[in-house]
Amino acid sequence: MKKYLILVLLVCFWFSDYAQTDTFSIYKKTSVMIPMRDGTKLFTVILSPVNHSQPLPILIQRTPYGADIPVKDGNSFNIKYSRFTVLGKGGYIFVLQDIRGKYKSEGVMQIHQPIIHVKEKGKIDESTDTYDTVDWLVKNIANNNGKAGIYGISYPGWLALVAAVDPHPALKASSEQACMGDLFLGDDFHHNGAFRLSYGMEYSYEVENDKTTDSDFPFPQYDLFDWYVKLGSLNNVNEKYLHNKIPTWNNFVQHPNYDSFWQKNSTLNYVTHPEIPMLHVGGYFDQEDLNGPQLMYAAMEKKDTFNRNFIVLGPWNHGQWARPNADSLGKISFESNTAAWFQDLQKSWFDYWLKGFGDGKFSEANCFQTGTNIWKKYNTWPPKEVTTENLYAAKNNSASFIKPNTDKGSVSYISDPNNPVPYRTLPIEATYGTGSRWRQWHVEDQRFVYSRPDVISFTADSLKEDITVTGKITAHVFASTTGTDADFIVKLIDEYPAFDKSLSMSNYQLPVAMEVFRGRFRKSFTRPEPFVPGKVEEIVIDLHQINHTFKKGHRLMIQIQSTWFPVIDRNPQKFVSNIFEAKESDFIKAVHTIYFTQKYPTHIELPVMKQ
Ligand code: PG9
Repeated sequence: MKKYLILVLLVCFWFSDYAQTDTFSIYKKTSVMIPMRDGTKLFTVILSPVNHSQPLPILIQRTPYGADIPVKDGNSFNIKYSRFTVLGKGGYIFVLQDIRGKYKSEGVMQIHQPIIHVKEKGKIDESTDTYDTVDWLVKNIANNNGKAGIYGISYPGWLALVAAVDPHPALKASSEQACMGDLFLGDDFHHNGAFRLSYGMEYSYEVENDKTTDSDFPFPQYDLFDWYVKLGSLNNVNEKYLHNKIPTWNNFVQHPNYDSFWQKNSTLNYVTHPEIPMLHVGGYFDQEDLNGPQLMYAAMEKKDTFNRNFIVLGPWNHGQWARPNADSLGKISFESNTAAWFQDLQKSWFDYWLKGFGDGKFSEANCFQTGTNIWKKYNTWPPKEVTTENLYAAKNNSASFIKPNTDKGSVSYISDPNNPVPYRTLPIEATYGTGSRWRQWHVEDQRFVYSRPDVISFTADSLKEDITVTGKITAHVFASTTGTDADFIVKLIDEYPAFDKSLSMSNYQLPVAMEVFRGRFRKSFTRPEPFVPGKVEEIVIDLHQINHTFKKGHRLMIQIQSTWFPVIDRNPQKFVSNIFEAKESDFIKAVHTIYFTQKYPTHIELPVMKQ
């Protein structure tokens, strides 16, 4: 995220153009160290439009990724072509702050520390730091209107979310964008208990290796697929590379189950209701925090008595809505600049709460529909006007909306942890390394694994008419294994026709939803249980919310596999109490069987929207 922001800022300065200035386009930079209640001082950049006469609101972004910008203190610059261009029109005072323990701020950072001041009076956390910051800003910045808002993407999105817990009275609106919600169940570090190896290792090293900068893990090669295979047991990470120096990695090792550490860490534990207006923003193809905004909107909506909880979902990867253009992702076209659309909405939203502009009539949910490529408005999210239809796996690798009525039907495959299925096409570049395709892997054509013997696909007939699926989709996999542990990855795929109107998209297999589940947690995330070899079990997998039209002529497909490497670590397939401590000999081949019978009907539940 941070590298992208630096690039945008550099572009801003290369192109700065004093000749064509709009009102409020010239901003002056000032830096200050703001004291928190415990005396720790946080580095803060204040960007104020020069010569503004009327009082303006303050818009805050807090970050662990470096708040400073490449302008000398006291100098002015043009915000044209920067991340402030749209919001800055009409004037805002922008504030950027390093959180405690990172970059130029004092103190110690702990990744994603829960908000503790609510239960333990006198404690300090990111919510109290925001409170103290807002307090200082409204009292010390000249010509502010006494109102502040906060927004941010990813970690800064989580910071915006927790800023709104016991907020300062001057904090009037918050927009969390791609916040992490639950780091064991669905965001960043684990999904349904399956550990996100490449991301978890590279990210924790990046943030915790050095306080003053982001560190790239010193890989000895560009394509990391083999490097991660050869890494072997996860014990080797500390033994050979991290030497117990990265606290977050040590937490992964010490907390392999959903114990009180992860439970306390979950945002659901300390964010309850919208205390101030809240705009949740998420992407259907977010490779890091797809779950957070959907989870937090839904949780807060239940207690939204003042109708001030809103959601925007778009066809985006992590943070794509903040870029100058988002008319496509990978090979998938959205046919319009969806980022510009969002940024205008974001501006109207903050302008209403912080400046009193407009009538404040915002739709509850604005959720882009992929396939038709149009923005849709909903009064409730997910909408209620849907009927649930089940797409069943069936014999001969087919899929159908008709439930199987036989008592025989299954397909088996050998899953080998030593020959795992790549989660995206090779090379696997370092997550944020040069040329990395990390940002678009959620829309990658799945034909690259379709013909592997350890990837099973069930494809339906060509659609005779469009089908729109809007809302949460859930997979029910009925499976058995010869081992005692297993992962299941399920994808819902939109297969394009043999001759698509855009020829290069012909037969493209677009995963519109996909997720992994670590089988040991099928009954409880707290108490993992081995499989009994040969016994059929149901694994229920939340594939999250989508809004997608499968067009006439396209085919729906269910794809199932048991490795997704190296984004997900290898399940040894032999049950061990802690996979981080599994020995090489624990990693065994196993035969997994997927059933499609009347009793064990593997299927995906689809909320189908009647048009
Ligand atoms: N998604 C990122 C993150 C947040 C929290 C923990 C780990 C990763 C981020 O880019 O901020």
